[in-house]
Amino acid sequence: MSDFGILPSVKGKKIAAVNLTTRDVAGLLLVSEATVKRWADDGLLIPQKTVGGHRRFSVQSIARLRREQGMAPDALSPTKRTRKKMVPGRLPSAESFSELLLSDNEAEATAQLIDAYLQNHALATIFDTTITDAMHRVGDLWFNGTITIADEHLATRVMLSALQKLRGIVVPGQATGLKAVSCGIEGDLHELPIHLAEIIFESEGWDISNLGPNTPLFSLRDMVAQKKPDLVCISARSIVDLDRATTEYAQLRKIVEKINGTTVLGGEAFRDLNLRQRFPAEFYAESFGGLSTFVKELG
Ligand code: B12
Repeated sequence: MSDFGILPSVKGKKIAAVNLTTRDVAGLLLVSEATVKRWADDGLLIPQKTVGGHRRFSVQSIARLRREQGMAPDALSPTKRTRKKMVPGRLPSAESFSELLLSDNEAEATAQLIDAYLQNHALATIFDTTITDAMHRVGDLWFNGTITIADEHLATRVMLSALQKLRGIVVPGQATGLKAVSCGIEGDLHELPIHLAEIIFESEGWDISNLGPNTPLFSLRDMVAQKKPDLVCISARSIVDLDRATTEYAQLRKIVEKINGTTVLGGEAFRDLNLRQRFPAEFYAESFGGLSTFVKELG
């Protein structure tokens, strides 16, 4: 068995960043222990050795193998002719995942996200389904009075923490040399979407500066003028002072156009077609899948 470490359980096991056993890896990748040993012998997975000579693998090395191959490493074996596609398991439901958030079970919530990622579900799919649906359920429970504001705050905090742990093992895409700056609009405290977007950019090989929520557009404009990013991404659930935001956005757009940049707007507020007239952009992201596709095309 592996030792306890900084990462929580995956499939119920406690794991550390660098000390998964052969059995742990086999369980994660749904293959036999003999297969894992063969991959290690073939150099597909590079283990570290314990003092007693046992193999230990890092979660990162498994994530990398999984993402790079996009298929079972069996497909790489010269003796195998068939290309065996990995079939990802079912994603956690909104109900079960939101219960983990509401019960402060950060370890299991993190484990389920990492599991889903290692099982080769696209990040955008995990974000657009499990995470979004779970948070919507939390919002509905709050709205109908089943849970308190404190419960909702706790669930959001657990979600944000689990997400940062997932981010820690996401393999960055091949560097594109492109830079993005992202933020949530001033007055909007809903910060999850902007962190999800950050991970999408990183996984596509972008260098991203995430300013977080509640960022004044005039201040974003100054940073854009200074950093000259290739893309600016703004998220808004709602816009508090519409007239001021419209004026400041127009100034920001001038700078973005001057540096030949691209603007992406995401979030509930920009679904409104009238609002889009006030906030012109190259792309209105309605989902993380949409963002992922758009970013891939630019990269
Ligand atoms: C957590 C939460 C909060 C937290 C946020 C804390 C934090 N650190 O983030 C706190 C407690 C601060 C909060 C406050 C408020 N909240 Co609130 N909140 C939520 C909750 C439960 C989850 C939000 C979330 O993270 N959703 C997950 C994201 C991923 O889902 P999504 O926004 O729907 O995004 C999808 C798409 O739009 C798209 N997308 C969205 N943004 C972006 C951005 C990019 C770049 C991209 C690519 C895609 C994208 O991707 C997602 C799926 O594809 C929602 C419930 C809900 N339905 O979302 C309520 C909710 C949004 N809140 C609501 C309300 C009313 C409020 C308050 C006004 C309450 C109050 N009276 O004070 C305040 C407003 C505060 C403010 N000034 O912003 C309402 C909004 C209703 C409406 N018609 O707009 C909701 C829907 C709850 C409800 N059921 O009524 N809230």
